[in-house]
Amino acid sequence: MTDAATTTTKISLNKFEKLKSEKDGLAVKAEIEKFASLGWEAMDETDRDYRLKWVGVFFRPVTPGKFMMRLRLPNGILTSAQMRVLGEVIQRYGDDGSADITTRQNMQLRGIRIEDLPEIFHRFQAVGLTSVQSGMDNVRNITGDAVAGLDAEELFDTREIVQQIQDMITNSGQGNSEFSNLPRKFNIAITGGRDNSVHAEINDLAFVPAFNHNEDGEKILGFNILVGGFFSAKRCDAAIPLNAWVPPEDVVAACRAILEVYRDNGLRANRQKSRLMWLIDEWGVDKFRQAVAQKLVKSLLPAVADDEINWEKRDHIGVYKQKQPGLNYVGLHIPVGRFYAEDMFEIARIAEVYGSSEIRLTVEQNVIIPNISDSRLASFYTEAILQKFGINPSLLTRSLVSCTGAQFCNFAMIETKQRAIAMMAALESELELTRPVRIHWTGCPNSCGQPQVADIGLMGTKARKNGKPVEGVDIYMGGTVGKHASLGTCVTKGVPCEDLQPVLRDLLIQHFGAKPKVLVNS
Ligand code: SRM
Ligand code: SF4
Repeated sequence: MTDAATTTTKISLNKFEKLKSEKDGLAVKAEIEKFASLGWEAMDETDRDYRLKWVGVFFRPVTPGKFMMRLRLPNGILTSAQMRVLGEVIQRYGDDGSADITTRQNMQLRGIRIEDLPEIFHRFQAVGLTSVQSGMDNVRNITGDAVAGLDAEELFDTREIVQQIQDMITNSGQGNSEFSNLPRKFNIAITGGRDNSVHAEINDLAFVPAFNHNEDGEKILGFNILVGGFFSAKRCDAAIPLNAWVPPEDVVAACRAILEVYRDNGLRANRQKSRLMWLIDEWGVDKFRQAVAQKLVKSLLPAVADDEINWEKRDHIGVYKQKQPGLNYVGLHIPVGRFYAEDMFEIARIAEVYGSSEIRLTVEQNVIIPNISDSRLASFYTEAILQKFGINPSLLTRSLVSCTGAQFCNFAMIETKQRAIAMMAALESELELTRPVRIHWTGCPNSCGQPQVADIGLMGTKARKNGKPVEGVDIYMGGTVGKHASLGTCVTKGVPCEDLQPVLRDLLIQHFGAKPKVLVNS
């Protein structure tokens, strides 16, 4: 048990601290066979509903007995063989089986039966996949640039460092009890490109590229550190500067130091006040920085005044030249990130036939196939899967992001994904747009769909119409991304979903240059 877990016994324990102090979440790793033979109904409820999340298995009260599995895909990269295994896992569940690309460049699988877990974990292990520590009070999937190593203009290729951070935190995917009892969830992002592709500002810990000078006056690239960004139902905050700069070789150590300080000092009494920013509030950023610096062997350098984030954010949908001559990466639009087994097999196949078997995911819930040679592009364009997952989607659909919503999530106050797709189609049928508008849907104030980063964010809520409760949304606007990223705020509360289309229509006309389509009678 960690020091932190021991100290929690001295303060009044909330339900989650109590269950963690009774048994570390990672302990369930050794009990998977037992759970599989017991079945979900006979299992200990705390193991089933909470501790299984330490191995990435989520009980879904909306679909009891059909679990969700959340992977870890560092930097959002997987191989075609891994994608095929994920497809095969959900294929056996027929209509219950589906998968989603998440807003953290990751994948979640649906329909999972507890009796299949031993075999699923065995298959994951065989292809180097892990789902460990992907839920509850652990570090979530670590995001990096979706085009790392492909982008001619990138400053730093984030792939290896993201993998190293994940390996440090998870003991190379086997599970690491050093970091399995944080006060709360923890998000890490690292960007080496110029467009802040990872939404650095909404992570508990983010590294953004910045040049410093060494003793000889030579320019060296490293990272300014941002801390404390988060969304919760109670409070949302953009990350603030730690006033620290680290060279690439010290990033992993800096992550470890920050996690240790948070683990051992983060607030654990009130779960609504446990994210890193609450500790920084209580201590002040200087004291927090000092505590981090004390953990490091090298001294922590002050931040550099200007970071290198100076581009607008790209969505990577379409065909783009890579830095490797003659090669291209192609971004496919996956509507609201939803996949089925057959889609996954097709994505795996085209990655093998045209690319290098590599598949990448974006935080906008889309797919990138890298390493397609110029000579193979014409043939690639003829693939039938491009009819479903386009490379030139219409302008509203293109930037659509949605959280899971009521179909599978018991926190949800509204259905999101299918409603979002239908709403974009309806708006596109009545409006001419000249630019993409980033519309994000999220089913409740937990903000998994990041409505605060969107041009228009829609957050599920209970509304009233004619005196009756109905599904509704709070509308957020003003979120900006890329260079001057800033969080949007709520501009209208409680719009009934059934009345939303004309409201969005007006917003698109007033703020985003949309024009009503001129309907010609035939
Ligand atoms: Fe989230 C809880 C889904 C990204 C803030 N999130 C949940 C749960 C686990 C709740 C539950 O048990 O049902 C959702 C699972 C539903 C399901 O069946 O899919 C859930 N969150 C998601 C995903 C799948 C949304 C999506 O459709 O993409 C994303 C998974 C990311 C991943 O791969 O790990 C997801 N969640 C986020 C983000 C966005 C981000 O990380 O950029 C946020 C806001 C940023 C943040 O965390 O600061 C987010 N999720 C939350 C919160 C509020 C946290 C808080 O401090 O209060 C909860 C509730 C909680 O933790 O108590 C939550
Ligand atoms: Fe569920 Fe709410 Fe997160 Fe959507 S925002 S996935 S409804 S917890």
